[in-house]
Amino acid sequence: MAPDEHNNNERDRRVPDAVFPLLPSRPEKRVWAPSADLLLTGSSLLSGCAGVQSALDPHSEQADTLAALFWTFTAVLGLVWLVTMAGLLLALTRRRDGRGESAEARPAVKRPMLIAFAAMLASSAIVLSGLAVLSFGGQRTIFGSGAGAALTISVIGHQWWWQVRYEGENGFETANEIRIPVGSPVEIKLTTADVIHSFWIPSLAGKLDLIPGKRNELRIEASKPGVYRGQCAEFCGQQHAHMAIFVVALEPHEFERWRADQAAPAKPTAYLRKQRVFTSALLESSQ
Ligand SMILES: [Cu+2]
Repeated sequence: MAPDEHNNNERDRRVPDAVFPLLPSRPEKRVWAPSADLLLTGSSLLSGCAGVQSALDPHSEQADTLAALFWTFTAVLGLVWLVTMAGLLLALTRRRDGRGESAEARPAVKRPMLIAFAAMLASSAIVLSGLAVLSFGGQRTIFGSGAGAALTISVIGHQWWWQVRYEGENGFETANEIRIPVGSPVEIKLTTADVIHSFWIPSLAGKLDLIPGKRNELRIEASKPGVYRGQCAEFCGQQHAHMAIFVVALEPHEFERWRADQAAPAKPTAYLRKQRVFTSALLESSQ
């Protein structure tokens, strides 16, 4: 894929102009030339595994935990499926002629069947208990209190945009974009001004709903600089699909510079400057 084509695809993901230059450019790398069908199938399968919005391309401890849970569940349940299919195949190929005859009528079959049922019950209980323990362990990592947050940000959902308020002294607001320092825990307080929305930055954390009359809290911490796309994950009306948000993780010194700029009083725009010059000239000429 040519670099320009790649950039266009990134633009198609509705990356705002302010964020677009921050996206890393990827050099073209062509090692082999697979057929179009293979390429289409492969790209369809792998398209969700990387990029600015992927739970399988984690860049935080919480997202690492979720990705590890996903792969563990996939591996264990895939193995269960394979064993089940193998057992089914074995049963079908070794079926005896005595159709309709109950196991009780064949004492030689009864005991092995009981053992098989007991083994299936025990293995199901062990597998499900193991997965439940892993899942609860993951939740402790994701929702654990951890160290004190370096930054508190309120995110308010609207149809169909995100209001972002940096709390504390010299607070300020942005929209549809959150900038955070790399390596620092950030507390996100989630509320909504209208209907239910869901805040989801797949590469950084799991999703959490914004519910009318309630405040939910989520902690995110990016492990490396980058742009991470998020999406409202709860249908909230006609423009729901366009309700995206970007988290830009910056090096701490870059973040502090940006934060100071945002917190500073607004600078006069070119229009206001011209207007002031015009007014001064008018006053001088009238004196
Ligand atoms: Cu929505």
